[in-house]
Amino acid sequence: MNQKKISIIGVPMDLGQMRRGVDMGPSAIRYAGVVERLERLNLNIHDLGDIEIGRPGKTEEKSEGSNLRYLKAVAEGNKKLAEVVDHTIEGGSFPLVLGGDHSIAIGTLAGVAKHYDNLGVIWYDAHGDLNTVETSPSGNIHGMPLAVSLGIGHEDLTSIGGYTPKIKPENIVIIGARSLDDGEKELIREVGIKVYTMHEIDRLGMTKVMDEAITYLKDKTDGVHLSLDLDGLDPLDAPGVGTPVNGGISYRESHLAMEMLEESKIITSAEFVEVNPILDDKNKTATVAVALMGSLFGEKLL
Ligand code: EXY
Ligand code: MN
Ligand code: MN
Ligand code: MN
Repeated sequence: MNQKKISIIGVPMDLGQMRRGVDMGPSAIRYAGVVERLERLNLNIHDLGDIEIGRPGKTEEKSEGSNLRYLKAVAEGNKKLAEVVDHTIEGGSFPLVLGGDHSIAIGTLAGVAKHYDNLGVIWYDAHGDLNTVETSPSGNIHGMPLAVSLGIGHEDLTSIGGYTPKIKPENIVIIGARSLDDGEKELIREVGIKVYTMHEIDRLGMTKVMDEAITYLKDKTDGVHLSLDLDGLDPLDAPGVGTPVNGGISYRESHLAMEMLEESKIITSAEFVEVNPILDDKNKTATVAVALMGSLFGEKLL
């Protein structure tokens, strides 16, 4: 039998934001049983372990000529991740990346996008992650990976993988947004990114939102990456995240979204990010992440 191969890649990155502890996300997700859960679906799972992330001291926080925090170490870690993701796809395996903060999407997308002419992206997140050096209110790189992947941002980040841009604005769908900075709103309008904020999710319902998102991406893309930030969910369901925002997507709506993606067969790579076990309630958020992965890979209730 030709079993689907999935490679798990842990990225203990916490340098893209200020709350320590998110580097333990991959361990928390493994502890919550990701391998066992997916093996039950008769998938061929390889856990490749963790990418090595540097541990720079406070003095290395700001590099010369940039207000971005830990730019060098974030770029280095993402370069390594891009290589591993690239080789995973070359080897015929589906990359399932476990974060770590959302800055790791820079490396994941650098490794994925070269394999597609028209990669689609579903960005499941409370935030737009579309800040640039100029618009960022924080200097935190986890607020920038979607802009970087569009080719907008610091060159040390946009150049990762040796090509830029990785993705096109018309191939992106953001789902769950409810905390967008002014500069991000401007960029969304300027380049034309499709966004389903919480308003549209409330108004249309998740079924219609996912139907529309899938239809929007299906014909014009040759692969779709799911970048799922656990803070897209409501903090009541996923409390272990560094930048929680009230009024988010529910646990059940998220399962429905994953189930619809599974039925659509459009997803070709995925990452689950921002799980911070130190801020969590008895590993609840990692457990939610694993349950959502179950639905994404075909687990059924009956
Ligand atoms: N927009 C804010 C910033 O750029 O600092 C907050 C970003 C949070 C990003 C989180 C992970 O999705
Ligand atoms: Mn290669
Ligand atoms: Mn994010
Ligand atoms: Mn977020």
